[in-house]
Amino acid sequence: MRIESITLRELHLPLKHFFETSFGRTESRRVLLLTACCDGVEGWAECVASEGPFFSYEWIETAWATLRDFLAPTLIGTELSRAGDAAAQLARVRGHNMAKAAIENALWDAEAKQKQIPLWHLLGGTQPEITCGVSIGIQNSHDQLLEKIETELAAGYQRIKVKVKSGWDIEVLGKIRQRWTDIVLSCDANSAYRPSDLERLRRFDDFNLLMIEQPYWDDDIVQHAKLQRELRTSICLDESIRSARDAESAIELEACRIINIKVGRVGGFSEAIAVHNVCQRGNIPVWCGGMLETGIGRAHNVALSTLPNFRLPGDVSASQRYWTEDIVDPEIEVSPQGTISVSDKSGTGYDVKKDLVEKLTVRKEIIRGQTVSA
Ligand code: OSB
Ligand code: MG
Repeated sequence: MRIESITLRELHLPLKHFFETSFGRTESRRVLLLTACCDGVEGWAECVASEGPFFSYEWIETAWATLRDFLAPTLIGTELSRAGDAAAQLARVRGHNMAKAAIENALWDAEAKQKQIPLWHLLGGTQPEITCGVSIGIQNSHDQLLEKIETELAAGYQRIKVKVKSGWDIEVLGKIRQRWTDIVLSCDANSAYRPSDLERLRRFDDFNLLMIEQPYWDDDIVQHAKLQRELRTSICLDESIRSARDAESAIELEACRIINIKVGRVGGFSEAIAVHNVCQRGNIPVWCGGMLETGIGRAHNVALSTLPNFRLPGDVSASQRYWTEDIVDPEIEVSPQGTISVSDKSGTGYDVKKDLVEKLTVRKEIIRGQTVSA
């Protein structure tokens, strides 16, 4: 496949309901979409960098600049035999995984369309149906949270994950468990705790949680290993796993028993598959994380979730939980059993609503051949 041009677009989309984690609240998304034009076929992807550098150092402006000035110029005009080969070309840029993933994933999308096969087959997926959970942010009140959980359970979701931080944790988990003794429940701290919180974290063992996600620093595996030895509850790492090598370290040190794979966080589908394979060999189940994506990123998460070691429900949920109108057709829908049946159409099986995308676009830049400066 020859990469002819790359288009970056920024869209503004208000969330139906704010999403709050231990690091802050998001009311509206600035979404970066990338289109790669290859031999006349368009591949689409979403860059999951957020509005600010809080989940990771990347945010929409660093991703845009890195894509425009370094990543896109590296690939434009080159010929690749497969999308997965892009990763090696992009490796000269250090970090900026979310920016890299946007470009690589658009190429996978284009390759699937060119070959007229479903993207999930191209990725090596084996599960035609995936299981879904929801991630529920910190709310204005405990009652508001309980109401949200009730709604999502009624919709059929198979696992409830709630965001926690000091002061929105023990009491909240207690109230949830009092009302629902045996739902599959987990929590996500997004690095809200420190080793000095150990006694508080021990109390999480009272709530029969499937896991506690990312209790400590994003850049630390050793401290998580120490914590895992102290807790009955399984630790799941999200922010700390940026590559297959990180996954190997975490498994070797027994820092977690579960890993969340976000394709953007690890730099694209080829590294996501590598993380998946390392975990499969280490008997560590994985699940697919989410980053408040539109249907474009969401469709890629659906495809990734079909790989065999995705053994736990992911944060891959319906478009209508986030958006008044999603930018793909059909929208991502979840069955009353909390599952998504994956399409057998070529590509993702979800078509981009180009007119709507154009209407929502506030910034656009088309990158054609140029040379990369050292
Ligand atoms: O840690 O999983 C996370 C959203 C933004 C940043 C980080 C996280 C999340 C979520 C949302 O939990 C998952 C979703 O897209 O529904
Ligand atoms: Mg997380």
